[in-house]
Amino acid sequence: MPTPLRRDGDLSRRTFLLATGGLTLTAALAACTPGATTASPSGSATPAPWSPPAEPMTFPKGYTWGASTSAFQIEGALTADGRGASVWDTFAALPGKIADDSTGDPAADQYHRYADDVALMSSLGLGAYRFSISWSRVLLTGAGEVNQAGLDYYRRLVDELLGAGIRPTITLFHWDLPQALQDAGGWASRDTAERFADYAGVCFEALGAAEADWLTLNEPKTHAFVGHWYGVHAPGLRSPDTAAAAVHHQLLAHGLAVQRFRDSGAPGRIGAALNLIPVIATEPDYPEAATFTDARENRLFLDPILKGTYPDDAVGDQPGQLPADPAAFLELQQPGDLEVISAPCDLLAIQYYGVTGVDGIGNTVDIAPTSAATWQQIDPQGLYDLLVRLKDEYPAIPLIITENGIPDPTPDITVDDPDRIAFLRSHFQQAARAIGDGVPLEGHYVWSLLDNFEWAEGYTQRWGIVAVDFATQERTPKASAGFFTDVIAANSVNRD
Ligand code: GCO
Repeated sequence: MPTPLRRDGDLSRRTFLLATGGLTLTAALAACTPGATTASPSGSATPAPWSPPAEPMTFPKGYTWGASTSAFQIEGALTADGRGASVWDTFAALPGKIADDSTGDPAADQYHRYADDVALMSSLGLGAYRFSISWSRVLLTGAGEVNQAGLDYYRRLVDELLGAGIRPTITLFHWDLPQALQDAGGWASRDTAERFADYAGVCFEALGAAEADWLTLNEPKTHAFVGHWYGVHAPGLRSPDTAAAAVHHQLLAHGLAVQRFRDSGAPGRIGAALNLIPVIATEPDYPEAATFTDARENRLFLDPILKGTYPDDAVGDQPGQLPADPAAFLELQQPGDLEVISAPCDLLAIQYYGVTGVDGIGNTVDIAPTSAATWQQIDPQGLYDLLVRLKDEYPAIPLIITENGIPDPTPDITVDDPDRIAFLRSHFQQAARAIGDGVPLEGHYVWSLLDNFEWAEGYTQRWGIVAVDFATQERTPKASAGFFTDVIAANSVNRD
């Protein structure tokens, strides 16, 4: 009989993705070597004979090369121009919640340094920059009167980007809910979805004239599960039922914002950013827990947005499921909600960090080497498998990869980062391979442009291709930034 899915120590950043960390960095690099053994997302381990060709793999003309960040992780300036508090301000101030007891100040101080940062992006050759808008800069309490000074910051940033020929990719919600809305119930409350649509409308009106890509939500799964079930992220709740409500209400918010976008007549494109993960059954004779985990991690988000249905196996008391009350989850859903949630999008943004194994009773199993973020099991071919799965199992939609990266091995400032170069190279190769096999992939953004505030890890994990000295705010491009610049210039990736 199945046993409960979650181990006591499983309070990791990504729901169940606690890795035991038994593999070495050398092994991690080996996993970046094309031809490493991997497994298909359908659940069975298979050898992967593919290896990259000797000649460079070229990307389609107009392929978008970008880098991503988010407001709370890089802006700093938490009280500038009257900014209101967000759940992350509140959470980070609680003792013991952040690894190094840090806060979002100063982060990378991009609020004051955006013009220099855009110049830096230009020097790297970036075609696009993904950032998020801080809701509580624009609407201090999440609703009501617009804080013009806060909104103007994003106008200036967008203008600077457009002036430099860099396409803005604008995320509306990257986990920093205004604290006032949390106090009123947060994502447990349906009303928050309506407030989000209003906020989105304000942003479309102010910035919608720009040729931009818009992303409604960043990783609704991580925010729902890690923030509302595991209590490791803001708002720090530990209730599977609240997590289920946060799933539905975020998805509803997404759909309502897409409708507002259409109504606004903005010329850009819109979609959601989902973190997806191939789930591999490590005991093929007992695949159910892996199937349930796939439902919880992937289909619970993909199906409603792309097909207008919820999978019937994602929520419940079986190992691998979100252990909320299925009847209560159903009750949240009002007639017409799924139609709203599946409002046609222009693109799907994918965030890919790796794969996971799941055993017969729902435990996470390391099947690939991990990075310094122990939840991250590195498997470049998993990206290919994921992209092909999306093409085969979902209605056709343009895809972009809006996050993909690894942290440096230590918390120290690092500029020589061969692991990141190997990681990026191998993932670019798998992306090119997928395009060659008919996947409509249109762009690839690295996570992240800059070292930044890595949520519960504070400043102890550095994910940037550009190093930041948080004491002086000096920026130093890492070796991987040079590698990326070469890839962008050639619009191709070499075998090695
Ligand atoms: C996420 C977020 C980023 C993280 C990144 C590295 O994917 O969780 O979008 O904010 O910093 O993923 O963990």
